Amino acid sequence: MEGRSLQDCPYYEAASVVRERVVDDGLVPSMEDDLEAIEEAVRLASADAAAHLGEFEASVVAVVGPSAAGKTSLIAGLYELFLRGPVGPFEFAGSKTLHAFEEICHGARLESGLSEPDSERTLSGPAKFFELTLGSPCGLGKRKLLIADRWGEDYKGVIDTHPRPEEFFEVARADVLTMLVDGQRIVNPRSRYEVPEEVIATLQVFSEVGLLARKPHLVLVLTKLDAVMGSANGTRTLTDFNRLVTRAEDHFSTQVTGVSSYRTAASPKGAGAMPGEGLPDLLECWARGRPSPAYVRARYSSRRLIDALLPYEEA
Ligand SMILES: Nc1nc2c(ncn2[C@@H]2O[C@H](COP(=O)(O)OP(=O)(O)OP(=O)(O)O)[C@@H](O)[C@H]2O)c(=O)[nH]1
Ligand SMILES: [Mg+2]
Repeated sequence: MEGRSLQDCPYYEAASVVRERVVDDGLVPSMEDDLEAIEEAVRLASADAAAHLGEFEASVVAVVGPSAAGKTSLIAGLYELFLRGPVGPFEFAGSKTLHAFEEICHGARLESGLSEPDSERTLSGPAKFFELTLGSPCGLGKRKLLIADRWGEDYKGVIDTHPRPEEFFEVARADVLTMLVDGQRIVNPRSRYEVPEEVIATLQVFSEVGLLARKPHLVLVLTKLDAVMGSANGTRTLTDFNRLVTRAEDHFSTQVTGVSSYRTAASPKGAGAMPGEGLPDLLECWARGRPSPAYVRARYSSRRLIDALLPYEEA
């Protein structure tokens, strides 16, 4: 971990202790195993991410928003919280993309040498996945998160281009579709009105091209809460955000499995919010994945109403 001693790490065990335990168990790792582990520590392409889906319960999380909405910072902020210890009810139980997590955290740390912590913009290209395995202190078993990140301009473009569904496989496969609402832009009177319209229009296109066919759980996340709370327009901004959540519920309730909302500050620059605020609750939501489908009336039948009640997926 950049800028910290190994002893600071709550998950650190001296290599000699681990090696002794491994040798006792008869599992001596080869040099090739070590190298493979290092190579795999980068972000996963979709096929590699899919290979992790069967291991144990897994949630695929798409994080969607225009450039600078705070997508990468949100993922980095979550990893930073785990470096300090358990987050809510979850312990860090490993990751195949540790190097990628460290990379996205670099800019946000003082050690990067930047005058103000900043994240590096994500490069153009298909979505790549971060993998995080969560353990539960209550012995409820492990759970895996596959969190997709991509350059925000690609998401912004969907409103004009109506993409083919396979271009946004992370949205098509998402258990939790996380739409970011940039707090800094919604606070600003000049962009206040366009932010909610962009969110609704993006969801509308996702729906029209079939990207909501799996009925993901929809989450709206207000980012940069520090900028919101530190502004004279803070209360008005929270009202705008709540209104957007209600609109999303009204428009898309039959196309998603539930709607929730969170307010976060992954990388605050001001005193209006704590670093990582809101992320533990969001993590719990991501880990829950897609709740069991609600029961709906699939078609009208005047004979027996009970026959027309089917889970969404069978309807
Ligand atoms: N004030 C404040 N700024 C934040 C917060 N989180 C992120 N930022 C800043 O927002 C800017 C954009 O953050 P990113 O996470 O790179 O945004 P992104 O959505 O990944 O952008 P692209 O990679 O271009 O799609 C950076 O300057 C961050 O430092 C926050 O909680 N508060
Ligand atoms: Mg990014």
